[in-house]
Amino acid sequence: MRMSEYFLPTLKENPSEAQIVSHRLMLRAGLVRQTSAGIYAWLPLGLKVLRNIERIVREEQDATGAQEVLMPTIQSADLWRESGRYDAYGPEMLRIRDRHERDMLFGPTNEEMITVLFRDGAKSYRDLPKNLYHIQWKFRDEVRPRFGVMRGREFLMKDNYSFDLDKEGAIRSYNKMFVAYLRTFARMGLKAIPMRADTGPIGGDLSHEFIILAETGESAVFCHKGLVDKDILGRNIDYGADLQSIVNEWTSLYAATDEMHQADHFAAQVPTHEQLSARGIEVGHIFYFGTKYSRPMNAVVAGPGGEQVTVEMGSYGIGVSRLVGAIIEACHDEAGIVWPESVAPFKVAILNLKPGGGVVSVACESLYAALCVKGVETLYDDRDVRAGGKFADMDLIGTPWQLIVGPKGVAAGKVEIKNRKTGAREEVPIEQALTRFG
Ligand code: 5CA
Repeated sequence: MRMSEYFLPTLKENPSEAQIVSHRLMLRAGLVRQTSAGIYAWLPLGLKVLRNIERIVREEQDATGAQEVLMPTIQSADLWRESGRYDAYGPEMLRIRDRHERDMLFGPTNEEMITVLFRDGAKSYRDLPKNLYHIQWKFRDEVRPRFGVMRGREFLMKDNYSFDLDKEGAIRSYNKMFVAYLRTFARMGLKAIPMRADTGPIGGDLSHEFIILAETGESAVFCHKGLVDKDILGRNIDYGADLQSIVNEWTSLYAATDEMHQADHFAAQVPTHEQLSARGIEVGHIFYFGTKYSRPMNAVVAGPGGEQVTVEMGSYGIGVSRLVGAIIEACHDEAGIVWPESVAPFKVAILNLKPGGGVVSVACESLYAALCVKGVETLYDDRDVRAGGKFADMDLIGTPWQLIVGPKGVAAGKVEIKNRKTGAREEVPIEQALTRFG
């Protein structure tokens, strides 16, 4: 992408409405714009990041055997009357009436809808287990939408729902999601810690929130320090095997959110120097709730002996749009965003320090063309702007690698490579710059 052609409205000043760094940087780097309270439009750069996050979520879900579906945003109130949640959900639900005076709503979550889809499509124990997911916009009329996309009213969620014949199967499904979530967040460069959590309006008695530590986090959290650096990506995961031992490894160390925290247990289980009391951002939440929805909604299958079995369910959420803010909270410095490569909107940036058609532009054009051929996502700053402005903009946008191309370097056949994260700079021959990427 050529920056001269890109729709990238960056801001020089800090927007006054933004209280936390990720919100400020998302506005300043031109990722999003607010269109109404808690509702955001995604601009080209922000959308690229959102799509990268979705891709990682999909790959990790698919690896577990979960299958993607797409359910609508608008739901019928009758569905929610069946489960008994229509009245219970309260003012967070956006209720709508259509032209025929039918009660509709903008979905805040999909337990009811998926239970009906499953009920109508599965008849026998042979149809189990199943795990269905979708990535869809949700609406919750939050009292206090704040911190940008972190607590929005409209937000993008990956939610999935597992169906099993018995509790043992349901726990297996829960464990698969537990491990898939560890992998998903680690691939995004995040250290997400699973913590025992309250189940709120979703219900059930087993639940973990996945929390990344950040001073601006909305929840107070308490955990054993040993959880912060545990690694999952180095492990070979077989989703067909029993994952309980991996789950136990993570859950045997104390970790709880504010609502579940028990100060006496914390003190007894964790030596003082290993105790971590911090604030965190909830990026995912998983629930096992048994037959809470399947019983009232009559989601039953025929068991092996012909008997009717009410299916056991769980649901699993990831805040896809929240993650854009959460990643920035975890990955930034004074100059701007420092994207982990896996989610970066562009991997490489080319900064042309002398645009206007001379030898520097010729060198940049050939670098740009070669990177495009290799399929490396490249943002080429070909604008007629002074060098200082280009450096500042590119640091703000946070591309992991910058190729800085100026007259002196080109005369010597060289370009400078800058690593955005470490700030390390290196002069290399132009051909060598190319072999680094792709
Ligand atoms: N049905 C269940 C699991 S699919 C569910 O809705 N869980 S949830 O309420 O915990 O939401 C799942 C995830 O969505 C949360 O972990 C959080 O990351 C994200 N989320 C929830 N509310 C908001 C919001 N107002 N703005 C942005 N993200 C949100």
